[in-house]
Amino acid sequence: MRRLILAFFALVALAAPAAAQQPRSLDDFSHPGLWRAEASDGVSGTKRPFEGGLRLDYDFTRGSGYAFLRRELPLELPDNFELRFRLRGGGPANALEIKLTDSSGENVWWHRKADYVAPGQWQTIRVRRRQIEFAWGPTQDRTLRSAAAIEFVVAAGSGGGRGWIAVDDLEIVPLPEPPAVPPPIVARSDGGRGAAAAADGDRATYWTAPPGAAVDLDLGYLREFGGIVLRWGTQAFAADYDVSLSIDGHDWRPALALRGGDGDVDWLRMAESEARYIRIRPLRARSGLVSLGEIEVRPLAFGASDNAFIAAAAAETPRGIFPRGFAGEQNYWTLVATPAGGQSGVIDEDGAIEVGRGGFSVEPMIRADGNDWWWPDAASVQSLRDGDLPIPTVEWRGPGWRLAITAIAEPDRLVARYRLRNEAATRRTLRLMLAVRPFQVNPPQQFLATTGGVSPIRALAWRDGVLAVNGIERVRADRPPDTVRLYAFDRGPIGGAEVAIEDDRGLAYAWLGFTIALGPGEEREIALSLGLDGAALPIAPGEAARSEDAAAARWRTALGDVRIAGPAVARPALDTLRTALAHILATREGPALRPGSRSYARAWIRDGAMMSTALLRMGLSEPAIDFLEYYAPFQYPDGKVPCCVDARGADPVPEHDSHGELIHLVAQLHRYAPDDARAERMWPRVRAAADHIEHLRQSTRIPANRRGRNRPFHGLLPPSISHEGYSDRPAYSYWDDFWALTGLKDAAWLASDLGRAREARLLEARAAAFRSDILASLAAAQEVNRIGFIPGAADRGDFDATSTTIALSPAGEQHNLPPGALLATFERYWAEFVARRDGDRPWDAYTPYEWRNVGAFVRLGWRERAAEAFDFFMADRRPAPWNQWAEVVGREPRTPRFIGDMPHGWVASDYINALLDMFAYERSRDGALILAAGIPDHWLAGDGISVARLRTPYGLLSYTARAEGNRLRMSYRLEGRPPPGGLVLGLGGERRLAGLSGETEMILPPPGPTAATAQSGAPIR
Ligand SMILES: [Ca+2]
Ligand SMILES: [Ca+2]
Ligand SMILES: [Ca+2]
Repeated sequence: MRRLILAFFALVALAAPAAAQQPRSLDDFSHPGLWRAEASDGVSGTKRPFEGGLRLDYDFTRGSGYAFLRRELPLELPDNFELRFRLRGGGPANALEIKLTDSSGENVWWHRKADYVAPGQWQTIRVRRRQIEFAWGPTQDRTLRSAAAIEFVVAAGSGGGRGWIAVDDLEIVPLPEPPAVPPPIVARSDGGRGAAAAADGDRATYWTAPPGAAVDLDLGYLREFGGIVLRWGTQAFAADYDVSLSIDGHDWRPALALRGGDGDVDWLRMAESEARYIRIRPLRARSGLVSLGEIEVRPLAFGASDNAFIAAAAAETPRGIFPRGFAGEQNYWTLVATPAGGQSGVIDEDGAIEVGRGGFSVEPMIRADGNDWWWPDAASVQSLRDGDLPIPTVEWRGPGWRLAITAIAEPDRLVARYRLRNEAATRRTLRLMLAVRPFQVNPPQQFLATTGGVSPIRALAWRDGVLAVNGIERVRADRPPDTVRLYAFDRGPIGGAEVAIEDDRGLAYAWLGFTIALGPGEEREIALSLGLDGAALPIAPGEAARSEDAAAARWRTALGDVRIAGPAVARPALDTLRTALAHILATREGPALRPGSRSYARAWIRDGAMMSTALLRMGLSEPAIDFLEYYAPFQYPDGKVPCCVDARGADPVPEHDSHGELIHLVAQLHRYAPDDARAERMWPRVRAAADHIEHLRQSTRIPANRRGRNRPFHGLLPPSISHEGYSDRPAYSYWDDFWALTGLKDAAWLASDLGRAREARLLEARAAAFRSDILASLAAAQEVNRIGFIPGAADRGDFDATSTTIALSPAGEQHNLPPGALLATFERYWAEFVARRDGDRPWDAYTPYEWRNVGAFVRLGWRERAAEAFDFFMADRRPAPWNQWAEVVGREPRTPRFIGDMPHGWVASDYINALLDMFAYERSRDGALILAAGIPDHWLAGDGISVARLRTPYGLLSYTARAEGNRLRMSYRLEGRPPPGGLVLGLGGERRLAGLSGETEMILPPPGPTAATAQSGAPIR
């Protein structure tokens, strides 16, 4: 039987290496007229013939964006192929994209080289079919079978600026498919014994040979692979060896030279390798002979990235040796930054600290009673300083000992405190081991803007008590460690008073060891000073405690003077209010409000406008003013407001919510922190954005949109991808329209306040006309899509209540919306919410932007429902004591996924705005300020709630409310001017409050069906 199988494999092997097929020319670029050059707004892109090819000159000077060469090129694509072209260019590192578009024009496949520096001389570039991925488009079938057009695109990367590329000789080469069943690998050697055992699939059988002999693997066909794994015999391993590759078994090329290996398992990453033969030649043995148990050939994925490589190694290593993020489990972390934001660290639930965005990390390990305690062994408990300040601590609890790890941000460095306590009744000696490792805390599946995972360390040096990482003295301790060991990946330790190593794989690491003798109950602290961007400042014993106190004082000052208090049951919610506020500040970069510090390290006007509202309500106007002053100048001359900006400038992708958001930001500042000079200075921008909105909305008021299925589009803003859910195809998103309507209304109000009566009338008229078009569109969209709720987009008829909340706040259109449709929308959201909460409906993940629905519930008068939704979302803080949400919350906490930033600043603002709505919101119908409409009954127990100096558009609001039995006692004071609709108590029915201050009593209705539920988060397992 065995013989038969081998014979079958032999046939396959003979059939597989079919003769390489001939290249077919697709374009020799002798007709430049077939190509057109284009660029996004604010970017220039021009073409010209160049050395027989075609050249694209681009200039990003005014922002980010892209430029491209494109031609129509109908192509039927074989099952496997390679695209080849010649390329040269000049300029900074930017993304090079080769895009193929199908005949619909909507489905795009691409090969993307991020931060690519084009070669100065002509070079042949090969792109294999497997390297061309589906990029976006509505198709369900993402297999690339044919193309209608091809583009060469330069998209702004880290370099931006100006530059050029030239392309020539575009060819396609059909390739054979790899055999479905790979032939067996055969090993031969020119010395030693038992060569076949090196590839027999049995790790316990060995090829044994003296150094100098070589073993060759024959893979059976020309094969692509990503690396190999060698498994050596105990003690009998090669410390030095070479790996070389061959296509034909005669000509060999060196692939890898390993020196100073540590035996056991050697993980060898060999990205994008292709060979039929692999040769291992041991040059030096640890002692005597070498014995090699197995050479394992790994697929391309193994070498695809540092992250894939480490994950593969972690998968075969005991849990704990690698961080949780590499061990196939989702980890959770929080931000460590100052109130001024900027460069930051993060710490994860297991106590690993990341030093700077994308930086290396420091991980603890405890050696006690002959055991090593890694993160899986220690029961970790997280906390924040005083329960609310973003100074996080992770405590490891071992038998008879505690290790508290606290991370503190100073402007240029992190201070890490490691407090080790002996809880045993006897004196004992413990060892604190701190590893400096080439891993971010931000895990490998994080891909946006900052790729998480490996943070290469190519060089480590220990000298004068300081550890230099990649040549910069980043790590200092407040006392000298008693041992220091430096390692290159897979290689043995190097120690001593002054040592240095290099690791060309970028995977070097260090251990700093501290031996600590502790009497019963005694505690000792080791502190590190960690340089965020540059060298770490010295740190003296005792300094870390002072640093923590100073950081706490800084935060208390930064969080302002709004005070909201409540009973113990409300404490997690109120602590989270202050933590969320702190996170908005901490996530900033200079004046830029950003949703995140890593994945979302850019400023969006969308997020920034809503974060500004949260800041203003909490009395922090300065950061909102700074943000407006920073962002407004990015407005384009035609009044268009870019959706997003970063250090490279504005992003030109049209997202039509942005214009209304900028106006709203100006208006909110004028409501909460009035300054006529600023408003006058901003007025031309407000007017230009309002005119741009008018221009956009007129563009769809065309005869074609008066009929049939197009009726819902009439008078709406054109389709855009502002909504994350519509990135596959631009949509007529009501989110954009309600933001634009907000902008027109705010512009009219601002004009009136600035005494521009004529402009105010014009803008009011535009807002009214736009509102009536939107309402007509809503009715038509319901009819066309046969739905009873308010859809997310007019063309999709989709359900998206979280986006519909914008119509209530900030648009203030609750009283203008068709009541039946409004109710149907949030009743459906409620029903789906309950089904999800109670486990009656499968779900995988959600975005906690859903906090906005809590604010909507309050406005709808659904106090009990608001409380239930509140409890559900509160329970998804991860870990709960850190008072934060990522952008994505998975149902299974340990299933790895992209979760965005943690904390996510925009979500933090949604939480703040929802919670503050529960205490006080402005009703759109009559301009009344509604107090306590969302306060759950159980928050009124004991001393009840008290609010002091909460900012409203009418002044500073303070009140107390508590229940005695069924009697509610309340006192209130508004320091400012009367709201148009007065002050109204919204708790259990409505009561108009007299004047701007006073006291009142009322009988509460019997409690609703919802009683107090646990506020603490579910434990993460
Ligand atoms: Ca040519
Ligand atoms: Ca073997
Ligand atoms: Ca090894």
